[in-house]
Amino acid sequence: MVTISKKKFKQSFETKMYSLYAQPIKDATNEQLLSVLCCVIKDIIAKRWIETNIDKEKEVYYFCIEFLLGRQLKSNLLNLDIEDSIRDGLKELGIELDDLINAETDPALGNGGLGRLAACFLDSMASLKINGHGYGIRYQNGLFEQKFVNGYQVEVPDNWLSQGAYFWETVRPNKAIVVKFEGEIELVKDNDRLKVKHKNYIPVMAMPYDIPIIGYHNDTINTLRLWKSEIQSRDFGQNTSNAKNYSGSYEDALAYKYYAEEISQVLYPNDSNYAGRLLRLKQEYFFTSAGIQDIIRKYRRTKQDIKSLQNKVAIHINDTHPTLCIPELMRILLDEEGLSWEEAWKITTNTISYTNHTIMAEAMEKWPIDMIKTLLPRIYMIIEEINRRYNLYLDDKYNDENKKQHMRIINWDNVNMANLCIVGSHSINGVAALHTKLLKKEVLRDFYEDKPEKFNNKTNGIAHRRWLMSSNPELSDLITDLIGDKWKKDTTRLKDLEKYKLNTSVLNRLDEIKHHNKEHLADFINNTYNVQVNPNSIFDVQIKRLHAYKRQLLNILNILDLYHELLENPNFDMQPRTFIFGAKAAPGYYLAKCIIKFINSVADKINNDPRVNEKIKIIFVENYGVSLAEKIIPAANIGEQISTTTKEASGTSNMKLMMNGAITLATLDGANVEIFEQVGEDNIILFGLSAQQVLDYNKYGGYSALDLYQSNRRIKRVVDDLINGFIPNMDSEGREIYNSLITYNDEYFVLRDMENYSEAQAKINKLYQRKEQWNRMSLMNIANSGIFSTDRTISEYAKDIWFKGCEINEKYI
Ligand code: DL6
Repeated sequence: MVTISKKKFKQSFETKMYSLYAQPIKDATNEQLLSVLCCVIKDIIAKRWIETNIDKEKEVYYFCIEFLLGRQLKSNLLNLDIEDSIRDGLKELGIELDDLINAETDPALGNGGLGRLAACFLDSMASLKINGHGYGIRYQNGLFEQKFVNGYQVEVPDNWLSQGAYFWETVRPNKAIVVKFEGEIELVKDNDRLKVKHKNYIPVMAMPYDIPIIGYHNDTINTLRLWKSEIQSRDFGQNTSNAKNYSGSYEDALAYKYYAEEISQVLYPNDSNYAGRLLRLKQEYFFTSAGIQDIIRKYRRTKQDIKSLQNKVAIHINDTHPTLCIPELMRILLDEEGLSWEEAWKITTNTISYTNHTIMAEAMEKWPIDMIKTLLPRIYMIIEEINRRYNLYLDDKYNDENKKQHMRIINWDNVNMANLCIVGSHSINGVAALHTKLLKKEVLRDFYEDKPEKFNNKTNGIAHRRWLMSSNPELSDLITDLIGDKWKKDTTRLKDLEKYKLNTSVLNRLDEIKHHNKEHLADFINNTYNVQVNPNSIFDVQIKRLHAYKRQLLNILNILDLYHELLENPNFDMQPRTFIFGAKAAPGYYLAKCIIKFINSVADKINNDPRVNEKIKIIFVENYGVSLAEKIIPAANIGEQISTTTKEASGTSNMKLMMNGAITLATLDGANVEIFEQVGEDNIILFGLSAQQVLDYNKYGGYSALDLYQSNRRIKRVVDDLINGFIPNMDSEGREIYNSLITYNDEYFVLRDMENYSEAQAKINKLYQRKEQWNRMSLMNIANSGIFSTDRTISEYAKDIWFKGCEINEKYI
């Protein structure tokens, strides 16, 4: 393991300050100090980083269009186990480590769960000593910054590189790769073979920026390689001259520069929704082609037979965005390595595996044939051939035209990316048990029945190092005091906490820690939003993207109902509550933005009503992201996981919140089902329709939101509030939401689940008053959260998918 003494650290810090900035420490800004610290840490790890990269074991390459990393400094210090010496050393130089931790930018290179999961996976791969690297895009602008103006969401461009650079990255121009777009394909006869010539293409340079991913207390340092798109600089103005539409003029050179740089300019802000734009397709090919070419280049240097690729390389496609890895690998094996189709296909399918993250129809990527054909002519030829061969297989095996239609890769003028992934990989997994079951029984049933052995479940997880050890140090220390520190490397040991479930002093201590965390959050809310919240109130938290299926609307309608109850009966028995929301809506998702405005308007009314605001406060934090989550989660008493059953593939805030002792208020959806199995019915609050009820309603109908509205006084009261002016300062947003519920029959069963949800909330109200019982529930949640560490998830991927049948698999069993 790397180490550094305080003395050596101080020397290195000073030297680096002089060489980078030629100024004394006392004159430096926090950003400069941070950049110096990052450089010193990179120096400390440099040798191990190089050594990890020349390891000989099988390597995993994890392709994902988003990596939502969060700040790195604190977590790197934790994993390197050098926080104390660095903190002390800095102090002696007159610098507070915490100031530098807070000065770090929070790179928002992802939308939500998918990108954050990818970041947790990197942490666990390194911590389990797996040579696992990430490939993604270095977006110039990450997810937009959210501002509230008069309660409306306003999007401001995210400028995460405003400090001039990202201090953790290393650019490697010597490893840049050319990705080819457009042009024409010519097949040239070369002896008895046809050679593929790609003419008049537009070359885009993929410039790699490497970020070290440091394993926990071990010597593994993996790499997250993010590609930035650039012009092919040496040929600026030349390479374009033979490309279609580029004549070599100055204007064309500028157009070319725009074409190239646009690709990695901005992250698409859609979550669970397929964009369907040409630029997105360019992004998808850009990073998959660069990554696959990079892998093959590295593999070629080992001088091993290309036919053994699958023994040394595992390529994982995270959701369908990197699907083009499949035809790109085929292209290289066929056109550059000269393999036969059969050989290339065998290597490709044995190397590639795929994770599905959603069953929502609107998230399923389908690209128009014409778009792919024009942008990626050679890739389209390969997809067409994969489809042709697969159709022969289908025709041979099945008579049912409907079924075959559903399974085809090219269908109705579109390429169905999920189908291509399924056909082109050896493993397909869902992200929670229920999700995988729905894939097998409903959405992908035909494929499952065709090749059941390919399907498996890998329930998501979270990096407990970031989400417990680093963000909740007081709780982490208490756990270590009680059960020793082996849980840090093996979270199943958290179970040992159960022996303290009747120990009043431990339960009180747990309560004290929660209270401290709530005080910190209350201070932050007070300082940032100028709203006073009471740390003795129940902190009830819903933090996730704003989407109709996640049902923030159910939460706020219930709050409105409570408000009416309090107005009608001021003695209404209710524990004071602070409802905390954090959510961004995709900029083009109008209903979601209306819900944001509605929540903010209700908050405004209730927070300013002295008749009730001792009992209810509503805080909607602006610009929710990883850093805010790290503040909110340790302080939560309740984690709201209230999606329409069947719609949330897994969820991961549910796991983060339970691991920090929050009680889950949930539908039996996604990974909530497994949380329930772990903690038992006494330690979770459930409500709502079952998966089967939702499936039946969707199949056979039988639900009328209008009937419910007309027959239930309390439901009618809050739905009417959307349009009767009771909530001031709303424009047409209330009507939009009203229509979604009544005119369009409440697609997500908000009203159908409302009564049951309100009963569940009333149950919480009572339980919280029995303090010891509540604290025991909290302890049981922490004790049973160990299975939700990504260390467990990643070791399952390793043994069942990436290293299946390999010798090194032994390590993960
Ligand atoms: O698997 C990570 C995360 C799940 O926890 C969420 O339940 C799921 O909604 C999310 N899926 C997506 C799908 N995006 N696309 N396409 O973000 O994945």
